[in-house]
Amino acid sequence: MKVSKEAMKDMYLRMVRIREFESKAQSLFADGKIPGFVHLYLGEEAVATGVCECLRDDDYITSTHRGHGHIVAKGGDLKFMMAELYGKATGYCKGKGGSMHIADRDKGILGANGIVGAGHNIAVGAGLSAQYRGTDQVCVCFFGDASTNQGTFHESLNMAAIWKLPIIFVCENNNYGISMSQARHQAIKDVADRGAAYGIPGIAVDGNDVMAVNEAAAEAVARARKGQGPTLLECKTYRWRGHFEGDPGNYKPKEEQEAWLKKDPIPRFKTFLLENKILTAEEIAALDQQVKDEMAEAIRFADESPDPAVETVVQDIYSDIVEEVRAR
Ligand SMILES: Cc1ncc(C[n+]2csc(CCOP(=O)(O)OP(=O)(O)O)c2C)c(N)n1
Ligand SMILES: [Mg+2]
Repeated sequence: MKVSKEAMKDMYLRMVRIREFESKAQSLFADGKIPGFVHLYLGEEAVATGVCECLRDDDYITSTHRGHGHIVAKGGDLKFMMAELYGKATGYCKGKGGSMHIADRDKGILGANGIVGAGHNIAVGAGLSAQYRGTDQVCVCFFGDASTNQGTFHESLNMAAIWKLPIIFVCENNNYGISMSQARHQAIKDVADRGAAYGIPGIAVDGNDVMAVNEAAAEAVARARKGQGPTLLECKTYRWRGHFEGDPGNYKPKEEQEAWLKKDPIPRFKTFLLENKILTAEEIAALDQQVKDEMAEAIRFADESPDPAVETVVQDIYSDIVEEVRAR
């Protein structure tokens, strides 16, 4: 597969955007600007980026409690995201959802989700809807290694396989479910092996190599668009931080952390771009600056936005779809 220069540049931009968003979210949380729980995607940027580069705006994604990276990679607005993390009225959910409930229907972002394993069934619904309507849209379902022990994983992959739904199940294997290492929570090494149980391809790739992720995802997306059914794509990566901000992650061995830090996906991709003369050092510096400016603007927007008005607390309790149906 030939990846264009434009696509590679775009992938670099998206990875740096996620890194910058998450680094800022980390420090703003520590400064007390962000209430609630925050689960950071630092270190896992190549997964969401390599996959979302293959998608169109009208394709769907489902996300997780660690969703910022998915939303940024799918084109979510940094200003509305940051305002939502702050709990401001201008945020994606008018400040009432926070980090784990960001959604954007115009971008096909069906929502971050605090329930582990809940995105799997939503993806089946989205895939079935695309198939029923006869479009060639696909749905990417992002989820963690530990969520593959949930019953919903089995139910969803089984149904998606028998109905040949256009879904790419992307497992972000970051080696932990909270404090439980993969070796302690499941008896297999490769989550991709589970694909065989459903008669679908199960593919494992280096999740810190954005080009490898992108190549495998492009194949899976092409299969799904052609009506050939779902793929299980396991991306092996690592969660740099604790499970959530506030968890020091002392259960992660020091040597393990150091080994993974050396596999940081961003400098790796930068070296690739320079060595293959795809971008110059100046072009890369300009992209880095562009992202810094975008983030400064997003933080200014969040800082200056108002808190939600007290009377809005009882508004938007039901989805607008329910309200639309009621109004008929
Ligand atoms: C149904 C359900 N059970 C338990 C939890 C508590 N919980 C939150 S995140 C998490 C671990 C998720 O691990 P994984 O799926 O590997 O995702 P990661 O955090 O590593 O990205 C658990 C058990 C939950 N939110 N929902
Ligand atoms: Mg995990």
